[in-house]
Formats: sequence, structure tokens, C-alpha cells
Amino acid sequence: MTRLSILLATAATLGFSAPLSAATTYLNIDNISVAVGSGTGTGTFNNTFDNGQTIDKVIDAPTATAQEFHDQTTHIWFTGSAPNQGLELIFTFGVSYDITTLHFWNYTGEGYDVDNVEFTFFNSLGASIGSTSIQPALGSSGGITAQNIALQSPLNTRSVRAYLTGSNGQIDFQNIGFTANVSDPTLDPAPQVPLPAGGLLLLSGLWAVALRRRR
Ligand SMILES: [Ca+2]
Ligand SMILES: [Ca+2]
Repeated sequence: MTRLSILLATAATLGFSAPLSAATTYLNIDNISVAVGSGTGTGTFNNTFDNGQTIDKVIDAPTATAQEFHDQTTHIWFTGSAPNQGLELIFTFGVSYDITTLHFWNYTGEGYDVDNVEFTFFNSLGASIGSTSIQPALGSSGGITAQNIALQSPLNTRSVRAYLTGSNGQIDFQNIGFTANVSDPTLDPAPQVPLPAGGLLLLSGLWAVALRRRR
């Protein structure tokens, strides 16, 4: 084994290597963030944020197959002042992904459910790289499980804008998640993969050791 291969093997063992092949990942609160966008229409969030609840309720389902129940700890309810006044959500990823599937936990009745979602995809430079719209089905009654919808994003998607509307202005849903593959970093316009600070220190330390041994 060369010193370089030992270094790379060590880094890989410790989990700091860049992805060499696509890994399928469920994106939720554990690995992405979500915020209410400034493009949100005029309206009211009703009791969505009562008792210190945050917009993280959008991405708190632990798995793509998890059930959610219609309660204040995990659902979102926005009422637009008109049918075209929607809720804008910005999903930010730490690395780039190629999305394959949208998981959408909708409300169970037409009077409040989400009727349309416009998605816009952005790359690591913040440039728009594509868009599409979906019309989610009503949520399942009782425990709400996700509808799985094919949603193929452009390669190297770093953030996603979702604009949710209801035909009567009501926008109530439980959760949004994505299944995605880690993008090929060689195709990324800004391919830096952020390492945790400890990982950077460790890697620089390993290089220093290697260089010292070479002298
Ligand atoms: Ca939720
Ligand atoms: Ca509706």
C-alpha cells in the first residue's frame, strides 16, 4: 500500500471521503433544512407556529414510509388571501443531489388539502436549472402515509423552491420529503463538498504526517 492509499483508506474508514458512487438518501430534517420563503403570498399561518412550533415540521418525518397524524406538532396550515396566494418553502441541501422521488403527506379532505406544488431547482451557484409542477392526491385517512411521486430533478440540485397552493386558498399538509442520489461531484459547477471541521483538521494532520515521513 502506498502512503496515499493508506491515507485515503483511513479517511474513508472515518467517513470523510467524497462520494465515489451515488448513494440513495432520504432527505429530511437530519440532512437538509427548510425555511419559509419571502415569496409567500398574503395570508395567515393560523395555528401552525403556536407553542413554539417551527417550520421544521415540514421535514420531520423520520422515514419515507412513516405515518403522520393531523396534530399541531407536525402539520402546517396556511390560508392564502386568494387561490394564487401560496406558501413558498425553500429547501437547502448541504451537498448536491439528483432527486428521484417526492414524498408528499397531504391533508385528507379537499376543503383544506394542497392542490398544486410548483418546484424550481437550483444548482450550487444559485442558478435556476429546471422546474415542474405536481398535483398531490388527498392524504390517506387515519394515519397519513406519503404519496410517492416521481420527481426527477436536474443533476446537481443544491436547493429547491416549492410553491404550494390550494384551489380555495387553503394549504394544509403534513410533511414533504425527497429520495435522492448524491450527485457526481465532477459535474457540479461549484464542487466543494464541505467536510466537518474535525474532518478537515484530521485530513490536514494526516497529510502533515505523510509529508514529514517523506522527508
Ligand atoms: Ca410533519
Ligand atoms: Ca383543496
